[in-house]
Amino acid sequence: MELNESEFFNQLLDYNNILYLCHRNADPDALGSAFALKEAVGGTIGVIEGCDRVASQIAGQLNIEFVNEPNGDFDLVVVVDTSTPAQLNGFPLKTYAVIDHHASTSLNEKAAFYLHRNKSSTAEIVLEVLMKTGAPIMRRTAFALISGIITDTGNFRHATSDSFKAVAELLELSGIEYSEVMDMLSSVPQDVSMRIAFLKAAQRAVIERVDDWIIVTSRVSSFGGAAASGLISIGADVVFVASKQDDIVKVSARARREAQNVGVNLAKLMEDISVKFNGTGGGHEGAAGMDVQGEMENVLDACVEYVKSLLKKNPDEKPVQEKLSQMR
Ligand SMILES: [Mn+2]
Repeated sequence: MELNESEFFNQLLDYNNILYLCHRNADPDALGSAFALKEAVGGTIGVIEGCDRVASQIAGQLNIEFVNEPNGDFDLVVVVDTSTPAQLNGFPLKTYAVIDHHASTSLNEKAAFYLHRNKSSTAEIVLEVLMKTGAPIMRRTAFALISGIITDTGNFRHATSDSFKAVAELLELSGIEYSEVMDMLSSVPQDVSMRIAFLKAAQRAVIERVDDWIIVTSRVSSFGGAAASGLISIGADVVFVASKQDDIVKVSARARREAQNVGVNLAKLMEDISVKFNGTGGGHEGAAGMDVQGEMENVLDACVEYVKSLLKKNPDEKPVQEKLSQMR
């Protein structure tokens, strides 16, 4: 059953125990929207395979509580910002509702009720719900929704006039300074030792180019995962950052979405390579890690060779920029 904004809100009020379920690797739009609904109606936020880097940062700074891989009895599951069941990793849905902005809507058919709008973010739809029902919008809610709009519009690159209006409205209602939001969304961490790890990772970077793909390896003594993400944010497509702790070599790997799209699966790579070096590894396609034994250099070489062979298997694939412009 398709509902409008106030009908959707009123339906939610009929349930006692609601789970707001975000798509896997929740982004700020999913997490922010779930948080705003939870604050207004009550319930629990659930995520699958954790949050992405920016959403984790937001959750930390705004103190947003969520449950990873939720299970248990809920009267209603509200699927947030999710267009296909696959993004829920087979989460068993019984009575559920959907609030979403994506074009494909296969989850809506079996939903008890749903609210769908062609907006550039789910956060904008949630804002409409709250405005139309007169629900109070607190500072943290506004912060979370603004973050969702900014990230889902690619820093306003794909924004509509509605996205700007929504952000203007939220700033006005909450008194938040836009620069505060920018600071939080910045890819530069606040922590000094983490920033030093980023800079050292960049200083020690070994760069390899395969066609238009850039593979980077580096070494730090701590914050390997964050440092790997940092190298992605300054231009690498695939990154491996190693640290040595006692006799264990720890490797954190990150890959840009475009590299995943042509077959780079870091979870598989870490599993395969960790076996060769008597260790264990795994994770997700775009972010994974392993603990192994051996020389740091040999381990990193093995990772790079593995990625090169994957990238060479797909010679027809277009490099990043070209692909992006075709998607628009
Ligand atoms: Mn979204």
